[in-house]
Amino acid sequence: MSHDPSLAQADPEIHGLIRAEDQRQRESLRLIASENYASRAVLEAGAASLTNKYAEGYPGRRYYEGMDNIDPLERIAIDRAKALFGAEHANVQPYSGSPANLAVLLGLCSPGDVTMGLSLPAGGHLTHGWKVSASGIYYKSVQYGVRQSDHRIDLDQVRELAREHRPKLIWVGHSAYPRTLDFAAFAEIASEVDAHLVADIAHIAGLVVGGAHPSPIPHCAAVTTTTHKTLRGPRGGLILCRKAHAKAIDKAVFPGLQGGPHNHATAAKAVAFHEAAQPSFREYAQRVVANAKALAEALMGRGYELVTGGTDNHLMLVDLSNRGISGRVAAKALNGCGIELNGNSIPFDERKPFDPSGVRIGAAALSSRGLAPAHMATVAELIDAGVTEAAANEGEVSEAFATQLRGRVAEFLSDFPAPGL
Ligand code: DSN
Repeated sequence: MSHDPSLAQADPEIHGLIRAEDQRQRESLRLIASENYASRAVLEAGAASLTNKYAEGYPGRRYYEGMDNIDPLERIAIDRAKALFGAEHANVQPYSGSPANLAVLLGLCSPGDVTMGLSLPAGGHLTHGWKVSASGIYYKSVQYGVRQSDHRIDLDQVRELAREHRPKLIWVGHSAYPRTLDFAAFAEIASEVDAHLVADIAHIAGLVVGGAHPSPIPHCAAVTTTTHKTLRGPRGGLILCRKAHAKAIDKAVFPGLQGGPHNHATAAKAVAFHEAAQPSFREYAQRVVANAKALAEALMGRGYELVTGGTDNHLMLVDLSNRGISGRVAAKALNGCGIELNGNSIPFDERKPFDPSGVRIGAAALSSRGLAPAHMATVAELIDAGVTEAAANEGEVSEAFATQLRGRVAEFLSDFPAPGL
């Protein structure tokens, strides 16, 4: 054996699991709204020797030597991020979305300040002030929700709460909200109470740069995102902000919250930003939304109830209450059938978050494989087959049924190569 063996030689157990995961991702209908397929180029950059290097600080101002390649690389990533989103400043170092959000809080607020965000049960994110998160523990968090009547964000409530609590910062963003965000309306409210408006576009960043969702950049003090969801890059985070906040944000990321940036991730982000600037990415972003809309229609045509009655973005929330099965049980049964999605609370859910009433479905990963709206009837039919079978059998599907449906899913997907694998 060589002194520097390959992964397969050095650790067949881990190598085997990685190859099995490749295969699973190839053959599964991947509908988790926060997941995607990164390209081969992104994966290659993320596996580079840059992982060996320490680079605390920022380009030109580091605490280590040997920055010959790291500095230019991070500068390229920053320039590409700024150009892609049309932002005045970019910090490409956040390890992921949650650290990016905490860095914004650290940079723009003081502990104990009031913040406002969409509540987790209404589709918000933990780091938008939910009580168990640092964002809800170290800051006084006021949570807004969605209207009971149509499950859409209630801007009147946002305005009333903002006037009453005078927050320092207002979050606009979500993990599970299927409608367009009205950044301009939020900005008006934030400006009235002199709050920083911060958009978390982790889910929709790819749609924003692809022109399939309005951009928050003109309206916000800062914008955070992950780089791996609809944006289709590596696991990572990104903060964009106005020049006026650049110093505070950079200081919050390092040394406030993080140590050395993950240079291999920075390289992969730069590659993803380059890919997202291509015309083909625009086409992909439009197709994500068209696919989500077509899938929503096809599911509703089969009697499924969708929160808000449809979608404007890449995701939909399906309320399974009328199907006699919970979201978690359905998701588990579907997983055995090669269909991957997650159980999700629906607004005003009477069930517990660990076993909620709904499932969340996203169209980004299947759009990256090249599926088009015409294929969504089949996707809906495959989902329906699994849910119906599980509901009729107390949440279980037989091994024979699961094998047969898994085979159908794999056969259906065999015409659509999975990028990166
Ligand atoms: N957990 C991610 C999601 O699935 O939406 C958000 O951080």
